[in-house]
Amino acid sequence: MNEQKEKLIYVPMVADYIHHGHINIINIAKTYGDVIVGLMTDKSAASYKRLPLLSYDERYKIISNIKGVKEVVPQDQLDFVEAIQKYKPDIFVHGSDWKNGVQKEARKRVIEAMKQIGGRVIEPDYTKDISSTSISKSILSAGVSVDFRLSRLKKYLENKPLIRGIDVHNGLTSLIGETTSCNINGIQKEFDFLWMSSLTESTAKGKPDTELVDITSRLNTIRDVMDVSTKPIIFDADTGGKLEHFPYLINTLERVGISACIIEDKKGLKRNSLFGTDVEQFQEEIDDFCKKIEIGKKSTISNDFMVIARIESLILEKGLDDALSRAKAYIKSGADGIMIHSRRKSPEEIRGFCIKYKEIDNRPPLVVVPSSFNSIYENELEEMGVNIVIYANQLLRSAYPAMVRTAKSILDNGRSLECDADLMSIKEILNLIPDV
Ligand code: SPV
Ligand code: MG
Repeated sequence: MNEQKEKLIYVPMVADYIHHGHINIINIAKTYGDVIVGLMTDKSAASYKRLPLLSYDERYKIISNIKGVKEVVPQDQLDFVEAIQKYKPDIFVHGSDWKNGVQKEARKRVIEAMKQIGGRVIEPDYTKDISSTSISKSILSAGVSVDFRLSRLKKYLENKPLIRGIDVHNGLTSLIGETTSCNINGIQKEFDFLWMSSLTESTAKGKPDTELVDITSRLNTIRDVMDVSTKPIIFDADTGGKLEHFPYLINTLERVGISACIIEDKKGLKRNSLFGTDVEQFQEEIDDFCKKIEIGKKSTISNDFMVIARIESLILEKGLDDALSRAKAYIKSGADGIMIHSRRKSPEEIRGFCIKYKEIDNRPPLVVVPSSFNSIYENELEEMGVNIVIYANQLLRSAYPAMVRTAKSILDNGRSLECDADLMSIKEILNLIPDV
């Protein structure tokens, strides 16, 4: 046997969509020896970019059947140093694209770790005219199936300690929630899910947030949102309506591919929580709300659809103990998640709840909406045990003042020249939504 062939070659990849760039890398790697692919687990991939479309097991099946791949092992960290120390490869292969940009630091650590074990790094040229990002875009532009979208929220929750979502109330805000991203030290951040807020949807329709906008109307908005997005959706179901109607609502939401609904423990005419005790609003009896959760859960068709129970005790000044006993009761009734809300400016009230919530065994995911207590960072919420963060209304609250300013400027000046500097250009608006 050729001595060279006994070498161990480590090739890390996500391989969500196999393209000739992957094959080029594997073909080059195998000329040096036995190829071990370090396949990023769902968790490790989700820690720095969008959760892969294919699961680890599916990707494993594909990669392990590629000619030239001797073994596939889980790469369960973003950093490769531990894998290098574990497998002690003679050669580490990575496409040259990591020399610049976000993976620069990871590359330095790999070169150092390989030096320490007497190995080396080979960086084949990046295959031109192909990128996973552009493939991802074109796959997703065709849309996603009902089941895929519905089940995706649970998958995110399984693979990320904290997920974030943003309010959407029409096609345009959905596009923003779908496509906005940023890169911070190599981590690609984006919104994991879309929040269909009752506040912003009714406000955008010029209506009060009192369950006046009915489900028939909201289904039209759901369609607009789904037409331009692929991300999972959490639906703000207000009180869930009448007990007898709730199963119908759940089945309607499941049929179109919504992943979860949040129902709040209020009764009578629902008012927005951020009014707090400034308006008259009543909390539902614990037993009655538990019954609603039970009936809702019993009526679900999909195992993946989540019924999340929202506690209004802190909003209505009923105190932490009331909130906690409700959390326990709602969990016992089958709630797939608990949302705790607060309208205090300081995050201490929420922190107090989170500390106690962490003591509950087998607790489901915890949801918060930091609209008032907005000084708190996501990493602090994660440490507190929060799993789902909803930015519930900021898109609409930023758009409205800008629109009022523009309208006023036109009246003040008798023309639109003065406001032009604050506007996107005609060309930009024309190209914002490309023709198909
Ligand atoms: C919504 O977005 O409609 C909510 C959250 O229910 S809040 O407005 O804070 O009550
Ligand atoms: Mg609401």
